[in-house]
Amino acid sequence: MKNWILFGLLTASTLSYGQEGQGANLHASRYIFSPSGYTLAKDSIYLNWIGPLLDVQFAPLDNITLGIGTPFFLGVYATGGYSMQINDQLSAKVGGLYGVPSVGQASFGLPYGVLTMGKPNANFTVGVGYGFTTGDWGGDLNGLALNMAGYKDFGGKTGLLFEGWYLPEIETYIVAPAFRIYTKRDRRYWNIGFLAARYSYDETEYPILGYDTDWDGILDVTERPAGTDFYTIYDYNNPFLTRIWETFRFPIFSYAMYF
Ligand SMILES: [Ca+2]
Repeated sequence: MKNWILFGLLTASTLSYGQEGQGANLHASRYIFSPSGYTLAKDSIYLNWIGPLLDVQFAPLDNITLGIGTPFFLGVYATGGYSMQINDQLSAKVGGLYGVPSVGQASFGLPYGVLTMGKPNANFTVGVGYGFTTGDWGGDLNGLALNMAGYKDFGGKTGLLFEGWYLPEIETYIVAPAFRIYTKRDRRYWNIGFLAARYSYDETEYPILGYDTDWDGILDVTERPAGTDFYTIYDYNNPFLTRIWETFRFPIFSYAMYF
């Protein structure tokens, strides 16, 4: 709730600005983590720091973006993207991320495609990716990644954005709203918000056969006795799976610096 109050105050404060800026355009190729369909202008280079992720993105050609990054120095990844402007209101990008951890025989990848509607200062993106891992990684990271993101610039060097993810294979929802501020002649971008994730996992449980009240290992009653002076006897031959849901939230911060 506190997050939403803060978010509301930030929103209200941005509405007091009215002037138009060009600053929204330079960093329009990226929300927080998610790419948009917009290209990064040729010869642009920026450093992007998102929590534990640090990467550098570079546009050697008009529609090509290349990058290299590290997740908290635990590995290294390369990114590549190709942007296509379909018409005045529609841009698309196809690309991918591929990386390896610092230690161990493994790799991870995320090929994706995104479609962005609108203009750099007010837009909405839908995307689909496929995450995969090989080697020592947990197999449950493999699967589709559906993505939505949006940005609204308010002028006055501020904007609001959000990005959200849904990973159907592991039934995980992630949403990250953030406030964007840009400074230093529109070459520094700060995204300040929070990230909430809801995820589930299966836990093995056993049916309860009854209760042993005199601690001899033999079941005495099937009704749960009062107090705590009993031992629960489970039916270990008939395990079943229960879906457990968990939610976590934390502040998120990202910073992009153009050279
Ligand atoms: Ca007993």
